Amino acid sequence: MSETRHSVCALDCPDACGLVLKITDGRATRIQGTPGHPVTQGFLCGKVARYLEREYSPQRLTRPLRRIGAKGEGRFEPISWDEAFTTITDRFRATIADYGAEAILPYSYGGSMGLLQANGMDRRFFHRLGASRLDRTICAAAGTAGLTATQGLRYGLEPEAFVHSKLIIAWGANVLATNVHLWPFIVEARRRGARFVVIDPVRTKTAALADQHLRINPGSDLALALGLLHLIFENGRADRAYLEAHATGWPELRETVRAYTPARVAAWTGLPEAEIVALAHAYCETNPTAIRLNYGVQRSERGGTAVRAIAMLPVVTGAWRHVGGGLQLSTSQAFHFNRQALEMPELQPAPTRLLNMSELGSALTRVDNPPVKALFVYCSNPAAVAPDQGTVLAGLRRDDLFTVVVEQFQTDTADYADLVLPTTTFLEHTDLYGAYGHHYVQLARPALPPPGQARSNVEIFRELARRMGFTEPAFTESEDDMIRGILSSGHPHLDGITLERLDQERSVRLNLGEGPFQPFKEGGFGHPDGKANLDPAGLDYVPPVESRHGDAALRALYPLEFLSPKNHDSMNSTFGNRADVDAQTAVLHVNSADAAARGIGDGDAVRVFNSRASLVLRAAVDGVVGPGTVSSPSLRWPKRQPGGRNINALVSERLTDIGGGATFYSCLVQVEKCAG
Ligand SMILES: Nc1nc2c(c(=O)[nH]1)N[C@H]1C(S)=C(S)[C@@H](COP(=O)(O)OP(=O)(O)OC[C@H]3O[C@@H](n4cnc5c(=O)[nH]c(N)nc54)[C@H](O)[C@@H]3O)O[C@H]1N2
Ligand SMILES: Nc1nc2c(c(=O)[nH]1)N[C@H]1C(S)=C(S)[C@@H](COP(=O)(O)OP(=O)(O)OC[C@H]3O[C@@H](n4cnc5c(=O)[nH]c(N)nc54)[C@H](O)[C@@H]3O)O[C@H]1N2
Ligand code: SF4
Ligand SMILES: [Mo]
Repeated sequence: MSETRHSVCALDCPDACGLVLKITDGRATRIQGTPGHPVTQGFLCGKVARYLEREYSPQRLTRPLRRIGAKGEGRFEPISWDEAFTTITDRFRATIADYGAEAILPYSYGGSMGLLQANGMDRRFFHRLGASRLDRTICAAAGTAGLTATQGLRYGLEPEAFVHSKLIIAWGANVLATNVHLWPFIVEARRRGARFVVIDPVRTKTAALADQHLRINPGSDLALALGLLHLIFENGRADRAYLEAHATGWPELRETVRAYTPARVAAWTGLPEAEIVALAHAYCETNPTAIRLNYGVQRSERGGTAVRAIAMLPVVTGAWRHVGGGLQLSTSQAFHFNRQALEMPELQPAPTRLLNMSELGSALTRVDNPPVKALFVYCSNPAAVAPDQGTVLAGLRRDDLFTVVVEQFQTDTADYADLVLPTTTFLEHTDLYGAYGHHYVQLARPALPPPGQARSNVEIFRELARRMGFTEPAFTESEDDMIRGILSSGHPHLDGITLERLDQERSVRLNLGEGPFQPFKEGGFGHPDGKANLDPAGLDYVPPVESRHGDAALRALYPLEFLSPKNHDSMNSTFGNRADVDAQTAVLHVNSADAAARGIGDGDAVRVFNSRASLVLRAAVDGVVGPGTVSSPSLRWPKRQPGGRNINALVSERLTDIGGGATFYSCLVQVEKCAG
């Protein structure tokens, strides 16, 4: 007997695909993209096309576990759920009595994009507990701050609109790897005559397929954006009428950017002056122009301000006036979900302290008053993904730290846990989804049974709340009522979108009016005056400390800029249990000049190091990076590597200029050939 069931991909990806499963005798035998979905268009990325391997993996966690070995060693024994819950609540009560509830820190990020599992009962529970709050900065905080500073609202061009563009710039965006459902729209735009330009220090698969690849120096995008703004004003191509009606600060901006001549910008970015001038010319003379800005730019020290400046470009040229003109970093804010009803911050007994997740190492080893005595991890694998891994692991190893990890697999982080709780995948629980790369609200019902005793995050936190004696109705609310709450904001974009309708249709477009969504066609920016903010205060380019134009003493020791962008077949560390991911991420791309200077040949084992750590990778001298840059795809499981480290051991805890984000892509290293 075969039947069809539906779901939604919950991985941390802008595409938020609709899924169709073929179920035969209770077991899923095929997973596909939803054919009629306007963005999914019936296909999946390579990772999720193989998701059933993960779903049915013998490595899935199926029972609660208690640690019996040393922290990090990975020895556990099964226990009952009752014992697990009792251990947690006893330990939480004791911690609260001795140190106060702020000594408890939740840690979660992108394991699931589902609103219920990742931002629902968990948030309510920790708010009511009075735990420290987590500032979730590790991915997008700098870009969010930059985009908000300029636009006031994180609205963006939708994928369907890209077909109308005549110039598409992928700026720090590896579309084929991280946003593959935008690709067909770019292909169609090119068929209709569009040019496709990629700005990226790395020659990615996307860059290799572009009409032009501008191999910019890492972390110098702010200089390029300011240089482009300068040329737009100088060439008289600013849209004066649009600026007068819909922007503030632009006369001051015009003055500030005068200093960013093509010669200076060329020196910082490593791009020839002629290419900078030609890009400005193309951006001014083509209509419409679309920028697909992804998060690559904002993982560097000046990344938040770079996003702020890049977001000024379509305002200054008035690109937003036209169908297919504008910029997409994220479409997420268009959903206007009722986050307050979901997360219930009002349950906090008093406003609690906020700890930055990008500084987890410090939080576990240096924060005092109170120190972090209990860590509760779900939807994240900080031992693999967080910067300054050496300090993170030192913190996780603390004997006096009580750690709980809710996981599907025995990750590195789980190895450091006192208790590991088995949890469901997105195919096994109910959830509601927005997206950060399109405008469809989607609902998923369980398509498959959980393995063994696995429980969803919602169920786990509901039970913990009950056992802590929390009697508020928030903790007994059903999943369906939580969804009704999320949809209850009253915002016009959600008009007529109900749980009942989602149960029928599964995927519903936001109410954005007829035709393509043009968020800023007639202004309507998110600042109180409705205008875009182009005030140049704080916009000057200062190179990152860890960059080729940064701190001279550091550069003398560690002269190469190290990048760790996303691996094509990974989702951060989620598929790190697979041997093929180990192989794909074993590589360090090195430029031929840097390789020759160090006697390194293609395929050689190399040591990549700085003051924080040293790792061995295999050199690929293959034209992927320019001189002075090295790059390795992320992310592997540290415990599967010799030395028990991955590249985040090289990365510092330094934060971005605005937003408090992690600076994964501002990192200086030295590379040498391994002896023997
Ligand atoms: N296959 C795959 N897909 C994913 C993920 C994954 O791990 N693998 N992760 C998901 C997540 S969590 C996210 S946030 C998104 C991120 O999606 P993207 O932002 O597209 O991914 P990144 O690889 O971080 O960065 C994009 C590109 O920016 C480039 N870059 C690095 N530094 C700079 C710079 O200074 N300037 C410029 N111009 N470019 C720079 C990188 O070389 C990379 O090619 O992808 C999601 N999708
Ligand atoms: N060097 C370097 N480091 C990076 C990046 C980089 O580009 N380079 N990218 C950064 C970025 S953009 C991000 S977003 C972070 C990502 O960091 P994380 O959000 O930690 O992402 P993952 O590594 O994918 O780990 C997610 C974990 O959640 C689990 N999970 C999945 N679904 C559920 C669920 O429903 N419940 C529970 N409890 N668990 C679940 C998965 O099994 C997986 O182990 O990494 C950051 N780290
Ligand atoms: S990871 Fe992205 S592209 Fe792949 S199935 Fe999920 S949403 Fe779609
Ligand atoms: Mo991310």
